[in-house]
Amino acid sequence: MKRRALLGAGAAAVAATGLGWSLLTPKRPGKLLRSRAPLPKPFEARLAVPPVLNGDEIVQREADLRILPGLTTRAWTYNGSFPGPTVVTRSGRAATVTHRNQLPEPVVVHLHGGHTPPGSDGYPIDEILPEHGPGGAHPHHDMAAMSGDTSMGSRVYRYPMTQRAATLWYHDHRMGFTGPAVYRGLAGFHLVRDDEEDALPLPRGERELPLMLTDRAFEADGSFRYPVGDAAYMNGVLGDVVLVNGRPWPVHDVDPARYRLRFLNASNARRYRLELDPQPPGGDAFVQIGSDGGLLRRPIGHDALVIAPAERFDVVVDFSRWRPGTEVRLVDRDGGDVMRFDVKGSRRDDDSTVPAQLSRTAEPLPPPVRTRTFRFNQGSDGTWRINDLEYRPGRALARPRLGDVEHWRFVTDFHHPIHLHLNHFQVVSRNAQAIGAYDHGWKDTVDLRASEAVEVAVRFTDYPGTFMLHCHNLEHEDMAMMADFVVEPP
Ligand SMILES: [Cu+2]
Repeated sequence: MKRRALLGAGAAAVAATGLGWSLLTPKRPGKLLRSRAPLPKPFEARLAVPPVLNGDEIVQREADLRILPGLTTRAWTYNGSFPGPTVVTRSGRAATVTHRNQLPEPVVVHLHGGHTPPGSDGYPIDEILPEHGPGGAHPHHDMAAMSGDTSMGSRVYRYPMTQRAATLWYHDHRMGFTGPAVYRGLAGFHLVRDDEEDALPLPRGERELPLMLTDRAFEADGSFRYPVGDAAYMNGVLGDVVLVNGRPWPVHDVDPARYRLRFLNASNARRYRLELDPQPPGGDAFVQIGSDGGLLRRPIGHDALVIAPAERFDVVVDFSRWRPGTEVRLVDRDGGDVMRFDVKGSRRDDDSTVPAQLSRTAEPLPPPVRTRTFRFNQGSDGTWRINDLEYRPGRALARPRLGDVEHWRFVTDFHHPIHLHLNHFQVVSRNAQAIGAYDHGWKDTVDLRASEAVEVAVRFTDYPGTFMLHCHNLEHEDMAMMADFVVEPP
């Protein structure tokens, strides 16, 4: 297959321009795209919490959202909201989610962090075609229909949920179009709960907040602005508005009490260095209790959280450490404002604590049976590659055996948040030294900066078949920085 067919309209337009892409590579991931619409001041919108999914069906459809004052934003949504409805499932209880596609283009749903059989993992050419027939011309459409496991109009995704409590999320994963599809609104939380976590005295109810961070730019009419086909943005699209749960720089009133904040960076390319300002006396504003794959063994205090695309940080913040009346800004030290917490509630009652021992199920994995190396590099033609290969469905870069523990070593030329499907992993070294402050626990995405090498340990369990390894900078992913791996039966 030709790259033009694989990568879709954006990449095809870029290829047609014939620009020297490597000359366009900046030092940092992504390029800022400015809004043409007037933007609100920060901290005017109220934080919203996405609704919990009622039932087991999600309709993907266009909806007009109110994000900017006085304007509407035509978005692609799950059930009409952005973020989509939060799916809540229970560890050990199988769940299904039926997705119906009423959008004008094909979609693919990936449960990010899900331990999922291959047929429900959202392989990028396993498309759900539009319910009302394909609208418009899609050059790669027929080819995908021939090669992928496509469904007409709807698809039932089966999630066994044989995995521990964790903050997962679901989002579009269609080959060559993940960046624009997620940007238009196709992302939502999926929370897994279990007995181990329920037994802990962590903040809950109104004091447990999933917080999805995305950055966006807007056209003058309020629609999302995405630079389709613009080669200048091939390192990633950065918007000039930060949305938290779909609201621009929102504000939320909190009691002087502990809150559990479940951060998800669902941005296409932006990394955040999150800090609370002012810092609380004594520092360690964020007490991390979990990462991508659920609870840590023990809490870790941080003054800042560096969160790359697709990563999750589950933290407890004790707002009784600030004087009542304090406006605590959440800022991105590499960018600007994110949101604000106003410590103004009067309810001081708080029976939550953060236990010194959180989980006993995060023991180190045994030694590996083999080690593989994956180099994440840009080709001379500008495409993003793994081991010098552009993504091609059906070409596996690794064939681990079911049950085996392997070490996978990732080496980068540039910033890449690297994501593995099927199993969570443990980071075992960073640049041949100790792991970083944000590498602890079970992870499915690990943030690599330019010229780094990270080694992770993973055990392949339960489901033979084809899965994905890829960069989660969505513009890199759409520009072919993906690979298949095939888990072989024992
Ligand atoms: Cu990348």
